[in-house]
This record gives sequence, C-alpha cells and structure tokens, in this order.
Amino acid sequence: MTQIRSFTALLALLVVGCGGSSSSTGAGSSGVDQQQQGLCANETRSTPFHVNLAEKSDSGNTTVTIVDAAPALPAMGKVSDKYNVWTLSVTDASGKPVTNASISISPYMPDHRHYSPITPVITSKGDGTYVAESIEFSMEGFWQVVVTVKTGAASEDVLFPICVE
Ligand SMILES: [Cu+2]
Repeated sequence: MTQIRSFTALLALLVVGCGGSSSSTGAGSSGVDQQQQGLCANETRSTPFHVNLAEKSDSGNTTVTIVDAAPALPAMGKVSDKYNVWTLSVTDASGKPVTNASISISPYMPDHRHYSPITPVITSKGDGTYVAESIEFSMEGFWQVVVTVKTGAASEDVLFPICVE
C-alpha cells in the first residue's frame, strides 16, 4: 500500500514537473536556459536586479547605486572562481558622492534566518565608489542585502531586496 502511494506521488510530481516547459526533455543539460523562468519569476518581494539599481536609506539621506555587477545577475556561489563583485556608488541627500564612508554589507536570507557565510570585502576607490567583493549567496531565493554606510557617528542602512537563482 505504501509503495503504491509513493509511486502515485512520484507520478504526480513528474506530471507537474513537465507541465510548465514546452520542449524540455526533462532533467539534465537544459538548466542554464531555464534560469530566467526560475523561482525568481514568482518572487514578489524582490526588486528586479539591473545595473544602476538604486536604493535609499529610510531617512532618505543616503543613496546606494549598484553601478556594476559581475556577474550581471546575482549568482549563487562562485562564477569563474569568484563570488559576486559589485561596484557601489554612494551619494548624500544632495546627490554628492560620499567619499569617506566606511561600508559593510550583510546579505541575509529571511526565510531561513541566516546570513551569508562569508563577509564581503569592501574597498573604497576614493571617489564615492566602493568595490564589494566576496558577496556570496549560498542559496537560491530571496535575500535582503543590507549596505551599511558609516560616516563619522552617522550610520545608515540601505536595503536591496533581491532574488538569486
Ligand atoms: Cu537559505
């Protein structure tokens, strides 16, 4: 009885699994092509990722813009032997570059209540842009990437809600 039930469940899974795709021949080599139709297509909490994606702190005094990203879409783990590398532009309320900030980034996965296992490394270029290396998304899904911008005694958090697939 249990075996029959399991078999029926497996069949149901197979039918559901094949329902969405047109010409796929099933599991195997076609995973890369299907990325864009992955779980992020249905993730309503995230902002679609693109170069020059900008977010503000709650006070509105700090804006962080992702002016460059490698890879272009956030990827899980490493691509070409590197974790995600983002270049951030930080500006104040009047749009002026913030050149003297101390930046930290903490990627958090709220659904599973865990952070990235790795702390991103940030290097200031001195002109209000900052290169953030080793941004590791250890799992696919919804991430809250908090960029903390400290200038003197002031500290502002800028949140990027993104989806990784
Ligand atoms: Cu997770």
